Amino acid sequence: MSYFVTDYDPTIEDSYTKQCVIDDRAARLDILDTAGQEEFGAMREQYMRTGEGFLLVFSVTDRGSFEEIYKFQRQILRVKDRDEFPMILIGNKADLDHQRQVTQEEGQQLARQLKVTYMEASAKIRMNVDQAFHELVRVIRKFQEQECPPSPEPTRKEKDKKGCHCVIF
Ligand SMILES: Nc1nc2c(ncn2[C@@H]2O[C@H](COP(=O)(O)OP(=O)(O)OP(=O)(O)O)[C@@H](O)[C@H]2O)c(=O)[nH]1
Ligand SMILES: [Mg+2]
Repeated sequence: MSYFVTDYDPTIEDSYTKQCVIDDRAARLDILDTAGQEEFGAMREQYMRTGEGFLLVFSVTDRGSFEEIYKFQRQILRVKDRDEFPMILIGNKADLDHQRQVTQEEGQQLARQLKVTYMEASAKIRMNVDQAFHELVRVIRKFQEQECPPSPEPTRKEKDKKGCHCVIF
């Protein structure tokens, strides 16, 4: 999460673990970085089944990646068999403003339609990278507390230990 790779190297599947404190509570993030390219898409339903939250990442310089987001969100909701699920929409490469093919307003508009938060980010200048993960953890926590409201102390501690699993595209 903390270094920027300049070469394009298509992801098949990478995973990372990170411990951090978010809003005064410990979190363990199991992050699965998944393939954008269709030829590596075979495991898609499997990681959609296991993910507890999703960063839907497109590139603001690539209209095609933006147009695919809707389809991914539909597929996640279908696999989860739910009307909503923790997700954040991320417009990456916001540092390349002069190559933009998707405006901030269009990103916002899609986010409203998908009922998720929109953030613009840049892996290159490290803008909103940690913030995106933190925001997703907040959304996951809120969702899980609604699903199964915490009963007093011991259970809540157990829950923190369990950590959460994020999946990014
Ligand atoms: N300027 C700029 N370039 C970026 C940014 N993020 C990624 N890149 C570049 O874009 C290219 C693709 O980045 P990746 O992170 O490999 O893209 P990806 O979406 O993971 O691609 P797949 O693994 O095939 O799904 C690389 O050359 C990166 O250096 C960014 O925020 N700003
Ligand atoms: Mg990748």
